[in-house]
Amino acid sequence: MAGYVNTIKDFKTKENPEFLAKVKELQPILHHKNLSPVNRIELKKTEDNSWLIHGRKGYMPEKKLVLQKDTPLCLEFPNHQVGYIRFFLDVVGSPLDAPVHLRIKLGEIVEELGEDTKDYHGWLSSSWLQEEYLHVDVVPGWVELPRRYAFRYLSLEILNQSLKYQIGITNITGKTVTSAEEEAVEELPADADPFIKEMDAAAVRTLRDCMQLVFEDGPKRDRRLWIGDLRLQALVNYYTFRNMELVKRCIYMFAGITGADGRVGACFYIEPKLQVDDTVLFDYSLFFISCLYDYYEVTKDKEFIAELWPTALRQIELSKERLGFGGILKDSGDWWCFLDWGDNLNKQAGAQGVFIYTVKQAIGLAKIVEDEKALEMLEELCRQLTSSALSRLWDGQQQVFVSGEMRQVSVVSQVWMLLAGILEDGAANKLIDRLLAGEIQLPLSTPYMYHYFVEALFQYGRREEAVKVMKEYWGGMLEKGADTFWELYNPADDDFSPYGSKVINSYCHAWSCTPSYFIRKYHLK
Ligand code: RAM
Repeated sequence: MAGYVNTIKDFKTKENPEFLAKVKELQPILHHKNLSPVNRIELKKTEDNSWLIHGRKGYMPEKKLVLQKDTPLCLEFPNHQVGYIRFFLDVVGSPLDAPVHLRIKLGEIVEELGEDTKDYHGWLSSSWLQEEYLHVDVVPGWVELPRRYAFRYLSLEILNQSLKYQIGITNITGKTVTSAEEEAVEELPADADPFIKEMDAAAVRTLRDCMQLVFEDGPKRDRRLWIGDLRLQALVNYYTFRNMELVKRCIYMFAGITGADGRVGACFYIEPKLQVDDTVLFDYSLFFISCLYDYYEVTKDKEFIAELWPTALRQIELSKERLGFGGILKDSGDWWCFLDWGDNLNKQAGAQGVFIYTVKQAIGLAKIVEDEKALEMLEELCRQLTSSALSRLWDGQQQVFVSGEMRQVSVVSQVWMLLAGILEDGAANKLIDRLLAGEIQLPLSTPYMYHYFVEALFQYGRREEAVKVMKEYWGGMLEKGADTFWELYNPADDDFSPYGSKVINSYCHAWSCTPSYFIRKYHLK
């Protein structure tokens, strides 16, 4: 956890004005729709301290509901949405002789309405929780909430008012926002398995709600562009909304402001101005190469690749500086590389796997831009990284990859080494068998890493098992009521959160939307 706040001191940046001009040119159009809640709901706390919907009654926007002090009015929208909220307040009885004091909560899951914010003790700021305290001085009148929210549920509660009047409410309305064009998404074949269809719909909705002025990681939290998330969102986008310009815009951002040494940052803000964050992660910088590689695969836009190639190559040069004894990446106890959430996860072997995987993609790009010198360097680097990984990180006796001084064995390390493609097919498939049998300790924590596991299964032709994992894992979220995919999901622990509380988790998270990529790319039915 402490590692997360480990930022670079006196972080200096470098700007490329041409790229930044392109970022402005490529600003997307936002689309809006108005929608109303569908139900009034009653919440109940269960014995195991979670919340569920106990009862539902239809909601009619024009019908005036009289709010009772200290009794929240809870509502449910048709599904997960991102946007703005407004409603009309009316006074019943005497004129408004004192302001109305309201508390409004918005939730992606019902827990966010049920739990009291005072009970939140996680280490990420509680300011992410979507709660407003509002004084309204003039009634009747419209009230517009001040922020953009990510919501499926809404609660409104009168905290105080005078004894003389009562407050009626009508026309609770959400105005949605996204840069995704829903009409662009092709329907799945009519004979597709209904469960696959449901999974695809939730994944597409997840991506839609994350597509704003950039590909946000989560519209509730962190509401910014992270490159690890971007890479996966872009893949799904190519098979769904096909908004190539938004991908380009985000790539130009990362190349437009880098660290002074040319390193691509881990995440990016667009307000109050374009700004790269001072967090740098080894794997995330390298995924700049993957973003370009995937973009080329789909568009064959050679010019764009040539323009961005120096930034891509720079990530390799900088990553080489981290190589230590025997051609293995130096390990450290800080948050130097992401890979997955998990306090005890050692990153060395996984990072080496990411390095080889992205060097191979860089070789592909060097060929496209015909950079002979770089190609030679990259091919040699690939040989070195591979042979050092096999000789120092592969434990022949245990038949697994080990990581760090304590020779930790984790699923993450195995998956990245499989993706790096350095084992012969026979050994790789044996390793996959063991992963599928659950024989390797330290399981994956996020849909993000599950994506890479499924990618590895497809890479080695294990299609049926890949579908099974998808149905069990993402399908597990659906069975628990999800209509967009969550940032974190541990089938064995409903309360899992690396942040200390599940209410701060994001329940519509970019890196979780990849079922649609697999479904559409591999024509899964
Ligand atoms: C969390 C978010 C984000 C991710 C980073 C590394 O803050 O889930 O999506 O990319 O971690």
